[in-house]
Amino acid sequence: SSLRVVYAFAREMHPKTSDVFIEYGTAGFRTKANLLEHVVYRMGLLAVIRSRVKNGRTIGMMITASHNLEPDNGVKLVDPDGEMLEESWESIATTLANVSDNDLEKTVQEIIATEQADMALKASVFIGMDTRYTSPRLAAAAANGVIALKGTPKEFGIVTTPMLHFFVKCRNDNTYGTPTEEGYYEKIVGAFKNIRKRLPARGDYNPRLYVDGANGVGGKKLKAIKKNLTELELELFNLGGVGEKLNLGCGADHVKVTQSPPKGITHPPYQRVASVDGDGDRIVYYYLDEQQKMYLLDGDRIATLIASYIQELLQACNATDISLGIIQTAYANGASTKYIQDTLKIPVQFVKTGVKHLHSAAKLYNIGVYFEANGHGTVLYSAKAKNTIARISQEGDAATRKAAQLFLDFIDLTNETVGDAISDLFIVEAILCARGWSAVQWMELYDDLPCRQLKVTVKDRSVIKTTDAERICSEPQELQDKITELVAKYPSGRSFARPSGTEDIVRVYAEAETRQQADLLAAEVSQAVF
Ligand code: 16G
Ligand code: ZN
Repeated sequence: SSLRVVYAFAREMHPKTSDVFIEYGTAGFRTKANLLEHVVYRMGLLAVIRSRVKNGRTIGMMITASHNLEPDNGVKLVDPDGEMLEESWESIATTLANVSDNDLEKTVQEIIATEQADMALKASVFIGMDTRYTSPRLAAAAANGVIALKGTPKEFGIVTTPMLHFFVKCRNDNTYGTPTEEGYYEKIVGAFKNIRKRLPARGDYNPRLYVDGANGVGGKKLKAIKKNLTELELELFNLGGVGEKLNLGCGADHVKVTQSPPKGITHPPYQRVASVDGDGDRIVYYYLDEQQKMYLLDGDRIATLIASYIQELLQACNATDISLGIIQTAYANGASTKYIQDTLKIPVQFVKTGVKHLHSAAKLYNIGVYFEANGHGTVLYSAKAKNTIARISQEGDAATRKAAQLFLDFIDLTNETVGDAISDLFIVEAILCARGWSAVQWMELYDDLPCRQLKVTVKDRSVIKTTDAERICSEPQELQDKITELVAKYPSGRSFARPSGTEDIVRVYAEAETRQQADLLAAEVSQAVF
């Protein structure tokens, strides 16, 4: 049978060479690249089964380890609507990744039976990869897995993670766009150009933008975009030239976590800099003053900027029945939450870390803005919101019609499938331009509370359990009592500890009124965890 072929194929080409247990985590499988070949091959098999369970709709596979350093790699599956793999399939993926080569055939058959996949259907799988030198070999293993179960793989080569999500969505819903790189540029960059035609640069907005490309795929794609872009003056750095290592000392994660500028880039004071991560799904901004003091504009800043602008657009369109909400995680700076609640008066909801949690919560609003503080986020527009705005753009009076037409361009500018550094960059630039703002003016919306993140290595991180969107430690109770006691010592203090979903460590976050207090609180809570 064809399943016997699979089994033989695995043995010969992608044998399981490691007994280390591997788990489909927050963002798929992620570990040292040399432990992944059989895992990726098996995910190719699973993607075909998933495609058939979804009636032959296209499934995505992305080979990337995002902001991790070069020796790591990973794989994640993308569902037909361009969203992350449904949570209930994560354990199926984990099972399949860990069975022995001897049990592979049996396990594949069991999954087919339990999930009632009709193996006579066609199956289609889109494969993308980041710039790691181990990625091409893994992408080939993925394609072999797809072919082994008689699915059709389509390889896109080096693309950002959000591009691959976009392609999958477009393939399954052609109203969303064209499933090619050109189609992506046409929609996203095209929308930016349209917006800039409506809104020429004004006030203190300066179209010059510096970009830290993390030596990954995001910077490379911006280089391609730059060729046909007159509306922005992009100065690109860290594009992964000779000797420049992926994510090393640069990129959005480095900038956010260390609260320091990336290496490989110099700029004048107050120059706006955007820093993207290795696979182009996160973005943060910053600038330096004359004393080289850094001002970070992170995911919370981007969320508040976008949400406040959408609020303005909704008012300008007189679309009063469209609900707007913001989704944050425990890492959101307390000052951003206060600004949303007290000044913007937009409902804000907290969920656990991980894009899938933010994404599903954002769907409960007509327009949901979600961002992690680390710079991963987007906006989701419901059919009701899209239809209402489209209707106003046709039938409204002159003023509301104009606002709605601009709003439609903002919707097109948004990659709704997942957080997208390139799409987010253009959204931020469009809003700053619309308001005539410099980064300093953006920064003036509210003052962040100083914060600190630390990693703590413990024997078994699974003993720590959390609740209330990870803001409270439910077990061990003594730990939460201690954290509560420590936090009470500091004005505006807040702190939590949570086991990481991607590394074998516990993460500690603290914020307080001064930098020194935030650092102290983080250190004290780390002691308590340890
Ligand atoms: C993954 C998540 C990211 C989250 C991070 C937390 C996706 C696509 N990515 O990178 O959203 O912030 O994990 O990692 O969901 P941690 O659990 O190690 O803190
Ligand atoms: Zn990433």
